[in-house]
Amino acid sequence: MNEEALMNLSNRMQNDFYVGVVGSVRSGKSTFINSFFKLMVLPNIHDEFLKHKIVDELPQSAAGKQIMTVEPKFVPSTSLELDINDTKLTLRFVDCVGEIIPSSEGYGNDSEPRLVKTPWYDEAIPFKEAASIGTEKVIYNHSNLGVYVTSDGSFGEFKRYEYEAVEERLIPKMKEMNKPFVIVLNTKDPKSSQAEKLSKSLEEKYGVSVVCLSAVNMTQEDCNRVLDKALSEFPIADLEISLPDYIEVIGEDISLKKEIMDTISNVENKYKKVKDVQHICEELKSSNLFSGVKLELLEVSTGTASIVLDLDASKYQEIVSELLGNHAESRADFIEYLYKSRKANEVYEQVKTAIEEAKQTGYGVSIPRVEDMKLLAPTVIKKNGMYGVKLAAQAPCIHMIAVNVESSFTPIIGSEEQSKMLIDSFHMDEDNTEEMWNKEFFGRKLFDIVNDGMKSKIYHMPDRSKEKIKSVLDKMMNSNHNSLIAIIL
Ligand SMILES: Nc1nc2c(ncn2[C@@H]2O[C@H](COP(=O)(O)OP(=O)(O)O)[C@@H](O)[C@H]2O)c(=O)[nH]1
Ligand SMILES: [Mg+2]
Repeated sequence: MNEEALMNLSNRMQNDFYVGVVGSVRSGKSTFINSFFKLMVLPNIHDEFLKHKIVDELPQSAAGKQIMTVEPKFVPSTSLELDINDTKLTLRFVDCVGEIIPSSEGYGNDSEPRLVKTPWYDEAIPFKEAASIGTEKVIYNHSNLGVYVTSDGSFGEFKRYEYEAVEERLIPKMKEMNKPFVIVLNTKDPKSSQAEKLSKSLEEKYGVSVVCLSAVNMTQEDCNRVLDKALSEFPIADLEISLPDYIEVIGEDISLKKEIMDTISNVENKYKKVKDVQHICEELKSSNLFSGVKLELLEVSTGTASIVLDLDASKYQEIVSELLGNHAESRADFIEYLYKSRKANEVYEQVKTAIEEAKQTGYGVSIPRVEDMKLLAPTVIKKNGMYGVKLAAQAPCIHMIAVNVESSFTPIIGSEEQSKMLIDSFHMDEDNTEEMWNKEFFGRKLFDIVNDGMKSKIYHMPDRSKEKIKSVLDKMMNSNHNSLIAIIL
């Protein structure tokens, strides 16, 4: 017996195989559960007593328009512990009427509604109410997977439009609940072109997988199709999209990287289910950004997928050109640029952490590198009548302090009204400061004016003060006390 689909799905449901079977009356829910148990569940029960007990608890299918019961029914009444291929799983189905078809009989009239017992309330509640709260309770609280059974009207007393009306009310509700579910279109003849056509149109209408079958003559293959489709309705648990390593190392300030990341996040936001993984690949392909889109792994039992993207040589060139700008016009240009970049990077590596800390906290200190350390000449020391050797080292350690420098500019332009008009002409838009900085006053850009003001403040800091600050820091770093009072004049 092929249990792969059952095991995969059970794994995805953390081995709690709780299925809520909902739909309208007489769509074939009870028949579906009966067939499923006979084909997939009973063969895995080896205790004859238990088998008989479960057979007794299977729901009865009923014909005609007369409704006997609407109360949700747990099948079996207590969850079943199964051991299939050394995997233990707990299984339970709930059979539940979602909504009553108006032309059905036997549920009483509004003035005298028939009362039924439900698992959710101590007291009996009206038939209609039991039916409509059932779907929500069953799907939300009592199952990890929903099966919505509907019919094309090819058997029984009800017409297709009657099932359709119930679908239109219940399926959107189930979608809102955000639990995976699959639609089973129950028909007398699943091979007929009408049934196939209807199944396709339902799939398009609701965006949910549809399996067309005959619940009375269900086969193991039908069961596996339902299980496979149900699995594909689960959310993608982990999607790994990998890019060439040279894309991983650059930031989104490089335009191609931004375009790639936007495309990826777009598809990730658009497609959420396991069945969509193929669509994700197709959409990535159609973006024309990638020379290769390969689905390397799709593990349905865990919802894990991995897609590997590749770019052609022209995209690599595009990135190199953007990084180099006009520094590659001659060999000398290019080598000089690389050389300077290497030198700059050496310095940057030394002070990188200090800069980051200064940006975050206002103060950062670089850790000296081995090559910056100077070993001082060893000296002989005497302590408590004993002699020893003192080995010491020194290293410049760069302190970065973020000091806010303010620079202001006060164009005197005339009347109060003119001043207000000038203010109104500034668009204080944080995302578009470029326009403001480029505004000209007396023939100079605002940026240049403000920048000059800042530079002049920075250059005017007296050397004596700089030396004093340095000497205070020297003392503070090398003393054993980490607090110091300094008065710098
Ligand atoms: N011919 C045919 N009849 C079916 C099929 N599925 C269900 N039925 C019949 O439709 C009626 C209602 O089925 P039932 O499972 O009780 O529907 P429920 O009210 O949704 O539980 C019963 O008489 C079933 O025998 C099917 O695939 N083919
Ligand atoms: Mg039934």
